[in-house]
Amino acid sequence: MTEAAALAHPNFALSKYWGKRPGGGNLPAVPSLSVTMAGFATRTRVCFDGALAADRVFIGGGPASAEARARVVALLDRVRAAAGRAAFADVTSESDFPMGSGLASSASGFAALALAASRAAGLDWDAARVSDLARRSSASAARSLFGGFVELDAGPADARESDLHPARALAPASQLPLAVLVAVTSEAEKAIGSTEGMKATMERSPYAKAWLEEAPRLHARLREALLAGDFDRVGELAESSALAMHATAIAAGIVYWNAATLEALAAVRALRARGVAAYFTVDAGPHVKVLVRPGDAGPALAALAAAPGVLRVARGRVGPGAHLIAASPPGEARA
Ligand code: 2P0
Repeated sequence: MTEAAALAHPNFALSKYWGKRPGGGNLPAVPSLSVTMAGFATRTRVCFDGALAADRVFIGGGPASAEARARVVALLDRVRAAAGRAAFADVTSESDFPMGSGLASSASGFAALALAASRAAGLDWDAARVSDLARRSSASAARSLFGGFVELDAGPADARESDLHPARALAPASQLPLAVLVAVTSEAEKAIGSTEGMKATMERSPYAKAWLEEAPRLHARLREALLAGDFDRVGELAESSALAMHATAIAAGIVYWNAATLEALAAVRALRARGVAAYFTVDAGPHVKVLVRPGDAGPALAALAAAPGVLRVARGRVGPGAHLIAASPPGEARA
């Protein structure tokens, strides 16, 4: 038996990935730039065991759904192929925040799984190699291998399936001091997963072409603003990216927002009207993430918590990349 355990934080994109490059291989059609977010985490333990007759996958204390299990097994199969091993694995994964609701549980989940599985199989891969492995399961997961501000390029047109396409660290957390507030607007799992939502958007949205042209331009401007340390410009461009992504998706009938999402956006605009520099972004779910300077976190949190329909407001901060942790005994990990 060989085992390893890893912890990864979710990340959210300031410049959004939405849409895959045609031709397979789970390569993004547009570049993205994210923030890795401490304050939320997924812990995953992988144990390869020659005595197992099949992979066993437990997520959140219970057996994984058939769909989730298949995605985990596909990653384990890649690891087994690379390591030249055949043993099945026992996988246990726990997140300390709601899963499948647009809080990036697939990003932290596949980042932690990729690191734990590769290490448990004896592969001594660097973060880039592990990031590429995670990216094949969920593109946003590639970014959670790194801390601070992270970039994932669009897939090149001539990419081959075997080419590495990892994310990379762009700047440390100190590049732009910020606090992140997450206005949680629903406890339900989202109805449309990201993979399905972006596929429908690319197939049906009349604005898909405009998005594919505009997203790289927004990305380049946001990257420049970040490297210049311009908080307001980063915030404005992050809002533009989120709004363009959602407008494109909504035109295909893919609506992730609820009434409280709109109330939270209004609360952010009201904060700005009274001089608090707050900016929002929204991912493939109804929650609203708000960027503020650390000194403005108190009033911004109070304003968001008072928005009708906002259930609670969690506070995150820019955090580190995925890392190995001590593996706990099987019984304990599943308790
Ligand atoms: C992002 N999202 O850049 C964008 C913005 C959600 C909205 O990446 O199909 O779970 O597994 O590669 O990475 C969510 O999509 O999709 C996502 P797959 P993923 O963060």
